[in-house]
Amino acid sequence: MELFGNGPLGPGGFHEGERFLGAREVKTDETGNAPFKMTFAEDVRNITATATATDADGNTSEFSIATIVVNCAADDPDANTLDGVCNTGKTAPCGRPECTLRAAIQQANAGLGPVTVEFDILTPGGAAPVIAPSALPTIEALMLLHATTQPGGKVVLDGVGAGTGASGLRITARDSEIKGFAINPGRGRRESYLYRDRQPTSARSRQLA
Ligand SMILES: [Ca+2]
Repeated sequence: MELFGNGPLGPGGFHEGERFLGAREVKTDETGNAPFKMTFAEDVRNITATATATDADGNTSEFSIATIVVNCAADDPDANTLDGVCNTGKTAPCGRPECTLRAAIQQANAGLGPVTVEFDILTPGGAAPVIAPSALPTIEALMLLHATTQPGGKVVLDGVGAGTGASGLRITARDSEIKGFAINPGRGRRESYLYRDRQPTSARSRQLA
């Protein structure tokens, strides 16, 4: 498997392989997954990474879809959606280049996706992070929003302070996938916070946990 770092999305919304980051031999399990760890010579925080896989016979896959890693529970917007990188331009309160859930959705929408969004938010004692955004942008790009990747396996999405009728995770992109969120919409608002108009009709959300 070879990993690459990338700048802005190319035509059609796919990243390719601008900078070679490293290679690793991995063995997949019966589901096709192969967890691994790698150390890189360059600072790879907040880059958009893609990968290719080559089998034992030398057959190489197409590039994987891009991955954005949310590293901050704040609600700041992306600083520049033309740069292909999820970055609010801030280093506080998370003490590193920030990528928030809001910025990740904005950047994915701007690049037309498809994007996998993973989570790596530091919390005291490893508790599940709580993201309490105002109304979030509609998810318009094919997005695999996997809060299960957060250490501890869960992200709390708290819509109590978002305001009456605010949209939470509202999807119009086909084949998007959301999992690993604990939704706290406040009293009686679970439905409205997830889908304000209850008509995510073009979405096919395979799993909503
Ligand atoms: Ca950006």
